[in-house]
Amino acid sequence: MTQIMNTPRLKPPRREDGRIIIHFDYDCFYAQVIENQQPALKFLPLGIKQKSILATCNYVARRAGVNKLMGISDAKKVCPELILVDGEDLSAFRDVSKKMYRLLRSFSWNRKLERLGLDEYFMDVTDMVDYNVELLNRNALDQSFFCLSKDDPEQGFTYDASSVAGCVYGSTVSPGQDSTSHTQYLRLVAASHLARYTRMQIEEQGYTSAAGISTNKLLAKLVGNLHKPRNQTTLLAFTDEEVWSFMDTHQLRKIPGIGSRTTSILKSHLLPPPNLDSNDEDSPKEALTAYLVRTHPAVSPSSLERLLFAPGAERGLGEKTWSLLHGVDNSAVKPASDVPTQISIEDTYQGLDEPNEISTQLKLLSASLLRRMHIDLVEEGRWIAQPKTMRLTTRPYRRDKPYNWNRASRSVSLPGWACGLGIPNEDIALRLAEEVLLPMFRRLNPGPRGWQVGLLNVCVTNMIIVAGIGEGAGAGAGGAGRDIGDMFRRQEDVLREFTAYEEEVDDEERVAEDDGRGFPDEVTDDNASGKISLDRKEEGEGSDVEWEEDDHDGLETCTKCGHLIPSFALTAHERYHAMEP
Ligand code: DGT
Ligand code: MG
Repeated sequence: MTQIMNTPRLKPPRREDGRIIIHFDYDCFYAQVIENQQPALKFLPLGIKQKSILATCNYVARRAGVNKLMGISDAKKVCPELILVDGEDLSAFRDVSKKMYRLLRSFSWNRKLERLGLDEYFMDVTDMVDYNVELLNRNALDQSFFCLSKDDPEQGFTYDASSVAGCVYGSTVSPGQDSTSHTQYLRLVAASHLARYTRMQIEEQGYTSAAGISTNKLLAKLVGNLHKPRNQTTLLAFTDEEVWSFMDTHQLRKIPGIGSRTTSILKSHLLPPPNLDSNDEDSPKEALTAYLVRTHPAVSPSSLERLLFAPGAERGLGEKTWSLLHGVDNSAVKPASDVPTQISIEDTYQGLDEPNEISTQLKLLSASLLRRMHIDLVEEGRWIAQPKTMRLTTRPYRRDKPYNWNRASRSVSLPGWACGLGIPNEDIALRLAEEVLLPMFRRLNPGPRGWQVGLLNVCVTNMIIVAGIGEGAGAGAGGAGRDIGDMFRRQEDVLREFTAYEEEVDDEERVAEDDGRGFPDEVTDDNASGKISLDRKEEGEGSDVEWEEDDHDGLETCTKCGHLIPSFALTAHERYHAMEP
């Protein structure tokens, strides 16, 4: 699509291009893990099955017309020779993810390496790139050497700094030897070679990947999607206009950080009402691009703020959306950590109403959660970090309501005995369900019956690093003294826990059941609607991303008035009720 770059109506957000970020995304991740276990499968169409759909499929299958998240029966119709392997047990995927994370971390100088879900990583390579661009002999760019260690000048690789490694989006030539953009060009070129070198190292471990190279997380991720699998793309955009024109081509919903709520509000305000008689899939209803929103006369940061406002919604959403539309994303790549910021597990149901059923499900979830806590947080028989908070989230079952509809949660301190070692996990799980989760459930769902529960999510968070064992980063300040700033950061973390990130998630394909904290693990067919609905999921593999909105993050329902209140303000709110005449 060609677009004319008009002089902007409003002051565009300020673009920072001081950083260089690489985004890595493994190709058909679960399928590659299975292929490495059974190499003969590499050349056959392979699907990884979770309940009745494909969590993913390899590229042999994709070439035969099979897609990620297809129902098994449809996939078999399209490709009868498709081989199916069960992917319900995630341990192998987690193990590989951890191994790959450690490998990538070994390249990083500043340890700014953030994991998203199990197979995506952002790496801030600004320091490595700037160091190496300084070293360049501009008269012999084609014979350059990329130093991978400041201490050992021989550690590194030779490369041709006169051209980008891999694919390019944007201008393919340097913007001129003398311009300041030339240095920026050289930085991106150097980063593209580093990305390629790193990808090759990962390939030596048996895994192919795609990468995107740019100046922030948003742009790196989006540009990396352009050439998959086993490829990489560098965004060469040196002016605001070049960045906007890249962003403009994207559908709103494909932009990380712009969630389903924002998309549907903007669709209903900015697009003509859908023609109900038309079955045309390309009707304008589907086609809200960043360009349309960015250039719409009624759109400004303040109008977006007003439109997107909802009680409890993230403040500054208008400004943030405005920035994302312009390709501006100043969020930092979080420092590497072995400790996830939260661990949670959930299941969806078609309206649980029996106290016994609720109790059984809470026991099952509590047992799974405890297993995960031990896998992720216990090393060599010791806790590397201990969660301090436990949260229960519930939502009633309604087929036609958005995922977050009436979602409510409560948090309590996790009792110390939950982290007991040497006590059978089953006993702790049972006690957690009975003494912690069930009372929380009753507070969230007062009344003897009629809850029609559609979702139960059990989560532990507020990780405290056990001094001298775990690493810092995001998960808490370890043994460091607590100051008020730390307390607020924690509060922010709590409110951010439901942050969502839905890359390439098509509303219609993956259904709004994905709240995006990483990705859902299991899926079921929803026979009645013929759509796929996501079922139980776990997350917490460092997958929190701060650029996503969510509708009711960290909110709890007041049992008196039914209003959603931020968790930290609930006690004050309850006091207010107590003072009422
Ligand atoms: P790609 O990156 O397009 O080559 O393919 P994948 O399979 O790597 O897909 P990606 O990167 O979106 O997700 C990584 C893994 O996470 C994937 O292998 C399976 C799992 N996964 C992602 N999205 C979903 C989902 O919506 N449902 C389920 N059950 N699993 C998912
Ligand atoms: Mg992938």
